[in-house]
Amino acid sequence: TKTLRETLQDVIPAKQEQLKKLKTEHAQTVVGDIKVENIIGGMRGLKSMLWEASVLDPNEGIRFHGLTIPDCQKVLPPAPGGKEMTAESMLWLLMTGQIPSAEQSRQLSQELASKGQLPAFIEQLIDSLPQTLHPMTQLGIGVAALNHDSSFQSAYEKGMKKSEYWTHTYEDCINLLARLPALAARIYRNVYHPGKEIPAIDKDLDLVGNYTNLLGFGGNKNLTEYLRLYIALHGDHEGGNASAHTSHLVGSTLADPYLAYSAALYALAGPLHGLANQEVLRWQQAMQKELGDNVTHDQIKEYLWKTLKSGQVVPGYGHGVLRQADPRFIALQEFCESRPELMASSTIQLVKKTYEVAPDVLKEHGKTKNPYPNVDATSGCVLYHYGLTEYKYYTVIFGVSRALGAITQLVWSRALGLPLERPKSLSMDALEKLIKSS
Ligand code: FCX
Repeated sequence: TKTLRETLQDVIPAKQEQLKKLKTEHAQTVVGDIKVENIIGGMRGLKSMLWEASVLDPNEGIRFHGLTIPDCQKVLPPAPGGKEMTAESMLWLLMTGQIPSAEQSRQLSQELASKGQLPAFIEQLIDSLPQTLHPMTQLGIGVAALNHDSSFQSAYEKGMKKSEYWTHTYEDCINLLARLPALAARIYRNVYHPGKEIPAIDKDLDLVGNYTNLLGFGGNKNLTEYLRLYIALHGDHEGGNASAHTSHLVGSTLADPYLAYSAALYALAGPLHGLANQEVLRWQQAMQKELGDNVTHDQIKEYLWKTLKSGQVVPGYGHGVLRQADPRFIALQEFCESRPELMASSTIQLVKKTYEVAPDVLKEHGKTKNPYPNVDATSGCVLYHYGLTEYKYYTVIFGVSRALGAITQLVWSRALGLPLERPKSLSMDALEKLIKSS
């Protein structure tokens, strides 16, 4: 059986050919207009970047190489003894467009486990950070510092050929992914449970199995399965979202994957993006505290209006591209509904009830283009129920996951020889001049 690297090597030439054809035969084909609203509106809707692994349809949601989330749940191999697809099988699909066998997925788990140990200086660096520093800030610092051992950087200094870029990028990307669980878990332990011994990486476990173990939740099978689903689902959401796009932009300068992904993490750390999952829990708990248990739909409506009237956004609702309920949200809801212990949780019940009234309130409010829930509306509440209660940590888990998509594109960008990203900007005066002359 072929390894991930060998499979990737096999599929690269066809994609290189595809790009060459697009360049030679269709370079001048128009795919859309650029309007003033795109320029002043955060480039919403502009089809302007290449991203291979997934495409987001506003109504259907995400597809990974054409596969929907339920498709992936059917065909991607789970971990031994588990039901949910693993991070490894999702990575395989994202990178190659192919479905790995259970054996291939397991071999990749072993490879990642064998590379997962943090260098001693990284452990010391993370241990030296103040406990009060936000876990996301710590994660970005750790990921950037891992570039100490970047294969891409050292090969670039020696003058490697362009055709070798992707192989060194791949090596860095796999090492980065392998080390993320130990890094992310060390941050959790230092911030929330200092002094407890962290177990060693287990060569027989998948990436998420190891991650839960290192976090100190080794015996918690429910949390491990949930995290497998969570991490596979959050892995990629096409290229224009702020974290993926940041990784792509920084990577396009030929900064190594550690630097590119560190930058991406700081985009993920914003409340309009990945931090929303911590915000949802905070908001739902404040609602629960104020309204008590057995909340009615009318009470939730009132609370929603209070949030909106105070000028805040309703966290977990709305999206830059999606115009329907996020299928990632639906997959997580289905996970909840299949488990009586989750359905008995008052927080999960509150999420469900909120979902039953929030779209109508947001429609009546009339601002958001998408009044439906996104994945963050439920993700943190399940973590809370399974004992991972420290919500400032939640975006770190998202950060472990989003690496799957970001590293995939970094490898493909180098394999395809994509150029430095450099859009043209305009001042308002320049824009007005252009409008007058058009
Ligand atoms: N609550 C209240 N107002 C909202 C809203 C919400 N959930 N979503 C959008 N709006 C408002 C916007 O703030 C904007 O107001 P303005 O005109 O005064 O600036 C208006 O509606 C139009 O915004 P819209 O075009 O619909 O949305 P954007 O593409 O600008 O923004 C996000 C998309 C996701 C940032 C926005 O919906 C939001 O702030 N949601 C809450 C935070 C959140 O859940 N983020 C996670 C998103 C995602 F899943 C992820 O990246 O992880």
